[in-house]
Amino acid sequence: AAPIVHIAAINKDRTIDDYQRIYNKIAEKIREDDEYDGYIGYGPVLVRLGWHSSGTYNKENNSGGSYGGTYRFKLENSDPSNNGLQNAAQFLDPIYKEFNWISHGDLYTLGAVCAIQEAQGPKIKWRPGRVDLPESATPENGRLPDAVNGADYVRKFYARLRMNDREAVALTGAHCLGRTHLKNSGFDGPWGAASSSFTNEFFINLLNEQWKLQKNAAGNKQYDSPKGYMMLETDYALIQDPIYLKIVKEYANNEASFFKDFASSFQKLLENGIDYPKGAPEYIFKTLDDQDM
Ligand code: HIF
Repeated sequence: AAPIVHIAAINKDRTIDDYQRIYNKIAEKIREDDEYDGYIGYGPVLVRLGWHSSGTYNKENNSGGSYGGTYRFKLENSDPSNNGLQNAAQFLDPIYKEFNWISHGDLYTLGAVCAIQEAQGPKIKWRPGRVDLPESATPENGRLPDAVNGADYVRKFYARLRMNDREAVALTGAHCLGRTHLKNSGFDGPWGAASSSFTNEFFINLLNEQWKLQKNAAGNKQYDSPKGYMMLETDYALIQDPIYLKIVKEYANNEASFFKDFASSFQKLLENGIDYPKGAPEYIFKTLDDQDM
């Protein structure tokens, strides 16, 4: 079958200012609703929504991905892999109502970019142009990753998303944000101390903590450290595989290198499968801090 084509629809009446306005609304609401999830706030769950709405991509036929905004359909949002993301979707509801000219795919991905930047992460280039597709475009369940796996699985999973080893390791640094929740995924605990700032702490902890593979209260295996941090088996795989390990060490020692690689890999993750016309605008949003807000 011919590959599916997703052409970015650029609305010439909209400028970066229109999208910066939405960015600012999301950023202000992250600040205001700060009590969510034991004062971690909504940033991490917004990042997870942006990535899960993109992570259904399959390079074999160009299906899935962020373009169609199909997370909004029951088939996709009820995938057990998406447990907990209804909190992010509800967070974005009033913003969608106010700016209903934006597509769902653009909103989900803009939410993730905003959350990373507001958590002091790198600036991530972002492009509009996703178009709401009908329910029939919703990918089947089961395309999102299963954390109970090793390096071979991780490598194969990220290859489906057109990611090489460096990109895979860089992306995984996003697990500095937020935590796992027994009631969502059957895993328990945060990856580190700074669950709402974007840093290279994930790599430092992966190398330096004393990890022990244990069964949690739900009976699932995870690596736990004496400080109360955790790693999924797919996270821990990054120090078991020699190629991944070298890159983990680099990012643990060089946060700037991590930030640079993360920014390009995350943009790629959010744009997989989309054809942008030549000269399509690429936006870099200002944080609230940049704007003295
Ligand atoms: Fe996650 N991830 N992720 N992840 N993830 C969880 C939570 C977050 C995987 C599993 C889990 C990425 C890749 C993978 C975030 C961001 C990214 C949870 C816990 C699991 C199980 C969910 C819960 O219980 O609430 C696996 C198997 C991945 C591929 C191998 C990305 C790179 C790291 C692509 C990525 O950006 C974020 C942020 C969270 C925290 C959510 C929260 O609510 O705090």
